[in-house]
Amino acid sequence: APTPNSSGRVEFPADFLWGAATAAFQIEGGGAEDGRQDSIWDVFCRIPGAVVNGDDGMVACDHYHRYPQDVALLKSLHLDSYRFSTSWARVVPDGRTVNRAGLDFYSRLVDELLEADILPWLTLYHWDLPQALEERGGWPNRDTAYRFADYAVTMHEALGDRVGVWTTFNEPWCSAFLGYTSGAHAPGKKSPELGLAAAHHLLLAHGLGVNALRERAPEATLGLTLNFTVSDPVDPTNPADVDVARRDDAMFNRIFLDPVFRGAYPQDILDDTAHLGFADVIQDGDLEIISTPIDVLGVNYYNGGAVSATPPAQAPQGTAGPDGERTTAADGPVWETRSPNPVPDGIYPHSRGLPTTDMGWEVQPEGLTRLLLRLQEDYSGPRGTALYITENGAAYPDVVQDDGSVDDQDRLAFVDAHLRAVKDALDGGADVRGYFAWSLMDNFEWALGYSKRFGLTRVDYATQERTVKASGRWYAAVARDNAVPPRD
Ligand code: GBH
Repeated sequence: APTPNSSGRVEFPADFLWGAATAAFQIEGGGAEDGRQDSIWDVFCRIPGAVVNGDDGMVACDHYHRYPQDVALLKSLHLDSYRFSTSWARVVPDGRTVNRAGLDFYSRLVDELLEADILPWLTLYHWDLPQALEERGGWPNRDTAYRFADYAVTMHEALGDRVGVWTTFNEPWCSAFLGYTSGAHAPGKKSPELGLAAAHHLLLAHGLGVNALRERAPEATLGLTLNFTVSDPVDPTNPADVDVARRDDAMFNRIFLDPVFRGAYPQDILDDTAHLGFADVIQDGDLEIISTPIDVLGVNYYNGGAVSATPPAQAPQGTAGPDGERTTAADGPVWETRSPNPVPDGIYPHSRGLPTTDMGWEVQPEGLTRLLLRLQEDYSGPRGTALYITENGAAYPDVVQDDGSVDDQDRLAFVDAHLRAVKDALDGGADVRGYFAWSLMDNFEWALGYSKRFGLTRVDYATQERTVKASGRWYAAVARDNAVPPRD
């Protein structure tokens, strides 16, 4: 059924924050400059077959050198805020020693943003662990959480006088389960036990980081960004399907939400993972640290999915993302699971016939409305945590016109539909205070290299030329007017 805000002009609250997001490894380049050393992603990129086309992050969008031009780009798009991440491997290359030259880059970037009157929204960790720390065990090693808190303090000492918004982690689910369970992401490990240990230590690191920052900056805005899915049972009257949707929700969403907002892992997760030794990595006092109050929950939303305990007649085409693992159904064909899950047995994605993006992910804007209302009701509201969409966007292939322009009506329609979904959530009572488009520009799409484009701005990697796409011009007008224009 059409929602109230499905086609007319839609206005946002006066102080709604409009922004765009990127991440250090995906845009910076400057891979070996000014003392930077390998992160786990540099090493992963060298594994034959790990990344499409053997792409790496050594040059990427050359943002390391072009940041003044990129800040001017943000300004030209009328954006209030820029969400970026800092590279731990640039700042603490060997995992122990602070590299001044690396810190200086972020200092210059922040100054440039403030000069342009753009609010810096800083994320400390967007997946690029220093390789030196991976060699000491990475996230499955509890000590890494304490090293993260040290790094957070280092960043705050350098930038705390100018940066007021601090996010500890971007999508710990990806770091834990793509990095250590499916192996689709760096460091490419394949173990349910390691993924679970990593998840707990990422949460512990979040809590230690928040405590360290809060102590030094009582007034700062502190938060965490999670990626969410909206899992629907294929047949809501079938208890087996309902249980599969519960498990999918547990391992994507609640395994992070509940410790942070309720100070406890859900009992069903502890039961489902008992045979994997999850409880053994949790020490007394950890959950108290993890549940330290935060000011902001960052919501990254791309898609949901319909799941069943029963395989579909045919392995679904186009619904399994590149994150998926290939598994064999008991008596069916080989197929891809929707996503890695440390307790994967029998979670079968079914296509709903919705349109899909170039990632194969279903386009499901109303899932975002439901997600925001649920977060408000079940988690954020009672604690007064504000919700921000910290990522939303879509990959589509660029069709470049003769004059060099990109008329990406597909991406424009995607953002339009999702902004209307945000407005529906606002109308329903969700405390959503801002939206960051993913992404400011095309960039290194992790294991898919430069083959997928999420940008509001096209990057021609041969020349590093930036061209604002139709979606970017449209989004700039939305930010300027604080409203989505009527859809024709
Ligand atoms: C984000 O990850 C990242 O923060 C960002 O760096 C990245 O570039 C961007 O998204 C685009 O990928 O099982 O088929 O339903 C998003 C990661 C995407 C992981 C959706 C889970 C489920 C796909 N999530 N995915 S599927």
